[in-house]
Amino acid sequence: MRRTILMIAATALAVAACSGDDEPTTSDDGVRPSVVTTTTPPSTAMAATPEATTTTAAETTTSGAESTTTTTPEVVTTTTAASGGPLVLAAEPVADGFEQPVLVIAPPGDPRLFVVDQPGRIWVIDEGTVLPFLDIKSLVTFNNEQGLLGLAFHPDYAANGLFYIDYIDRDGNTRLVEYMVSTSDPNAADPDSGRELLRVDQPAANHNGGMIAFGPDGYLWFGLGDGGASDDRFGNGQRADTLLAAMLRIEVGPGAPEPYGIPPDNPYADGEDGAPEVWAIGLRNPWRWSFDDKLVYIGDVGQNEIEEISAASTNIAGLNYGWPIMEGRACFQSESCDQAGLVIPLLDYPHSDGCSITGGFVYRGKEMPELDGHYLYGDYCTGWVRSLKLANDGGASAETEWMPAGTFAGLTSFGVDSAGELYVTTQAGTVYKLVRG
Ligand SMILES: [Ca+2]
Repeated sequence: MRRTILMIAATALAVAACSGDDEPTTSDDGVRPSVVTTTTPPSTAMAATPEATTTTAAETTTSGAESTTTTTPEVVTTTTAASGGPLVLAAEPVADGFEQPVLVIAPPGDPRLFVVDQPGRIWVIDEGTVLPFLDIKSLVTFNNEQGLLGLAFHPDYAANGLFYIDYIDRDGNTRLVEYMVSTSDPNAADPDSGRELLRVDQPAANHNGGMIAFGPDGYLWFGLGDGGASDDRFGNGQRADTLLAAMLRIEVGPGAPEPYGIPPDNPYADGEDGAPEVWAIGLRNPWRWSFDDKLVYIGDVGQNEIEEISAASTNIAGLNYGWPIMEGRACFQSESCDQAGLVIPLLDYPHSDGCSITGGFVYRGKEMPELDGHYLYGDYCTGWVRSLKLANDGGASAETEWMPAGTFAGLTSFGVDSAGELYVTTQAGTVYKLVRG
């Protein structure tokens, strides 16, 4: 395991036992403060001690039950003093008071931010105001890893108003649904426009994946976990004929067949040796992943020992990310551990150093050119943020720790705006922008 930069030794956190499969912890679901105005440097303001947890992240999250929160999230005003010298990253609170935000995203070229709140709401931040964009709480099961998990805007959203969400429904199964913006209000979705594209049965409550995004190929990619429990109990990891433990790739939007199309170059497009929707297999729980030009970076949550990041060309069909033959770069559930043909992670890390990877994005913003081309990622349990660059040999280079363990409590996701600047969401309900410290 190459770790050239460990500023915080493995000592950092006493994350006791980060098994993704134990009973999740319950956390506070009380009413949150709705307004936060701070002039304190964010690094201090947010220093929080992560709780020891037996939950894994994307094995995330909290409190089951219905939240009692009735407050409206609000924008946070912060003054950050930038320092000279080498780049230091700071987290600037952007808005607060969400229940459990799990993604920040924006349509191409759109200055607004859209925040996915796991209990079943999408908020839009427009010119300093947080507005309700869509509320589907009545359709969603919110509990730990279940909830509203993904949002993707059609690449031509400005013209067609189409966006896609996926969530765990009231029966505990995954649904992928297309919605459209209101014809009269750009800051509201049309709640009656939902058109279901896909439903996938979930044999257990965890490992739901949930990230969706449009690839450089114009298709909608959808990452699903192995169905849950532990040890790939349902045997989906290496199967191509199930939609679980897989990256799916489908054609949606204007002109696509109903309910969606199968790209002709999908590896099992004809349905003979696998499901037509399947693009890649061998994923355990691809909670957060992203594209950078013609590459896809996948943070795949490990079981009890190892977290991993893989990167692959978006042009290669039928890749196998290895689960459960391997966990990270280690042999897992295979006596021979034949790694031929498997995607080997470009980086992995043991649970002495974290417990659940939160995949992020390659930075392509303008505000911190030093970060250009660096892939930022974090760990849900320990709350650090690191980056790497994909080296020519397919491994990781320029590994850097930007924010130490303890920086975030419950780092549920990264986010990105239309200018390429990056964000972090936390389980406590705050959206931060990563800025020059
Ligand atoms: Ca793997």
